[in-house]
Amino acid sequence: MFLRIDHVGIACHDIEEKIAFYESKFGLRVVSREVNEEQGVKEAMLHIADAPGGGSYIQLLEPLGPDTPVGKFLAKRGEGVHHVAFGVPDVEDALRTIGGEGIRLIDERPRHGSMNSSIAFLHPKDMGGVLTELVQAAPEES
Ligand code: CMX
Ligand code: CO
Repeated sequence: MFLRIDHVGIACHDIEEKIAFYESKFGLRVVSREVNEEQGVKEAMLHIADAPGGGSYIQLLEPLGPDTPVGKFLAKRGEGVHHVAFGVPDVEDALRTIGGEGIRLIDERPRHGSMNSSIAFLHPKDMGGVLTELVQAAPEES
């Protein structure tokens, strides 16, 4: 079901500072920046490699406010790994299968993710404490 690790989401207070860090220390390249109002975050995708069904990335996340998922996470746990995202061929199929296994879905239906992907979250309480995201890459990634 999982094609690859699409991205690891990292919560931070200052996205520009973290972008500069990854660029200067590791030579990573930002391929997309976005403000996602629905998710309450400012996001940047740093390309790592091409992988089956899409790329693999580091996703930096800065909250748009304290009362957002990432804002609450930062207040509680501080900066660090926020979620792991797996690439799937079809996110609706994957949700049906995973929901059928009794794992709690945060999103019953896919929503908009970075770079025109379709995404959905699984509840960390049913995933060994790991907030897990499913990603179906856009047909033609830009
Ligand atoms: N990883 C692991 N556990 C997490 C977590 C995370 N990122 N965020 C919250 N939790 C845990 C909390 O520690 C808490 O556990 P306890 O009850 O044991 O203390 C529990 O989940 C509830 O946390 P909360 O702070 O009360 O937050 P909410 O219940 O309001 O929401 C969650 C938690 C996961 C449902 C919510 O953050 C969510 O819907 N996340 C998905 C959307 C998201 O994170 N979007 C931003 C990223 C966008 C992108 O990738 O593009
Ligand atoms: Co993500």
